[in-house]
Amino acid sequence: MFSGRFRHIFIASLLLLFVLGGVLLSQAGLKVEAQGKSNVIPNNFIVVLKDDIGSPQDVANEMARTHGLSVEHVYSTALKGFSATIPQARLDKVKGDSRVQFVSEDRVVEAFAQTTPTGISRVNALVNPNKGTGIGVAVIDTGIDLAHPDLKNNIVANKSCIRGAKTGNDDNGHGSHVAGTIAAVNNDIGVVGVAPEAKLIAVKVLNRIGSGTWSSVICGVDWVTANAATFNIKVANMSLGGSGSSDNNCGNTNGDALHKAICNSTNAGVTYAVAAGNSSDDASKFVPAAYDDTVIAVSALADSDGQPGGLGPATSYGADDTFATFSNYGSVVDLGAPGVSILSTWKGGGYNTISGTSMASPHVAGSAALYIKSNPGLTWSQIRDGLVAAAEALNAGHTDPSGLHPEPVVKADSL
Ligand SMILES: [Ca+2]
Ligand SMILES: [Ca+2]
Ligand SMILES: [Ca+2]
Repeated sequence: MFSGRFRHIFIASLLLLFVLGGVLLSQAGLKVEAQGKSNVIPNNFIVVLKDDIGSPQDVANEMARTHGLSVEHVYSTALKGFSATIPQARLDKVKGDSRVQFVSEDRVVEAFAQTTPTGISRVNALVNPNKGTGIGVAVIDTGIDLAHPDLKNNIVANKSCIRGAKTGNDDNGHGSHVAGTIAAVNNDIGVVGVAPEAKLIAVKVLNRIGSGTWSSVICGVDWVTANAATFNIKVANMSLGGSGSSDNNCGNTNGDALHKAICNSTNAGVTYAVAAGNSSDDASKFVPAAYDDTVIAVSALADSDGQPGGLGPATSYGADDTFATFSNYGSVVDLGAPGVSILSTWKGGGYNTISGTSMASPHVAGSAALYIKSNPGLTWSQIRDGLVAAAEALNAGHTDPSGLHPEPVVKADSL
């Protein structure tokens, strides 16, 4: 079926919904609360002394005796002063002291909390004590931001199949987003993945605009297969695709090299999770999703609240806990997973919220890592069947008004 020309492939995502309000992310690791009165700590103050005060410690001691203050910290370099609990009745006297420049209210500052993306909540990953520790997951995509503070500790190898790109570093963002859903680190920043202790392998097969060729994708599949033992690669995610079809014979009947490469990689012990595609069409017209004999194909669920039951607000792509209107469908689809307004990591140490079956597939890839961790030695089809058996059945937390999506929605809590 390959006619000799390169087939261009697309990233199966909708780069539509960029992160705007709601979640504020910063590299500093600290978030100073807004200046609302609710963040003020009652009776706690920072007393700033005039710059010519010689010994803030002496002043603090003297004022503590005089006014009944309880001094905590004394400052002498960045500013002259001290923090203290000050009785309300004494506050005006402290403020009026000739040595005092001004008095600040003390306020709450907190470590910038890691946000749990709704998709991670929806698949119930965090309650599972299994974190996929040490299972290698290859992200065959635009690369991964190798220096991302929420990813780098999990990245164990990288490879570029793109001319002009020396490493598997991500110059697009898409692959970093996929990687974060699989295995963003469970720390105090950013987001967390389905399998936060799995290991990531960055395989760059798409260029900076998210475009590639089958030949570059096969380069990635080939490298993953050759290095599977070295990096314990048990899972690969391919949130990409193009038009095509399957002979369900590993491409040997219709001469499909990509299909053959993936079958051989699967036989070498790598389980492939792939995006079904975003064309509101039958996924059997798109590869690799159509390869029913060798991949797990994933459709996109619209979930707005991280919970089952359809109680969240409607999304741009359908009601809460229904399948996204853009999602491909059909008999080759094996599982659904969250794929609308998914928050994850991005290039340049950033974060982004985007939609697509590209975002759904890594929820399944991460879940496969968990399942393989607790059930080593299974074949890819046993892994698929195990994920399907543990998944949420139709009408058991989601509905399908379209009638196109009988597939269950992945659940990670019991894997
Ligand atoms: Ca994190
Ligand atoms: Ca929901
Ligand atoms: Ca399938």
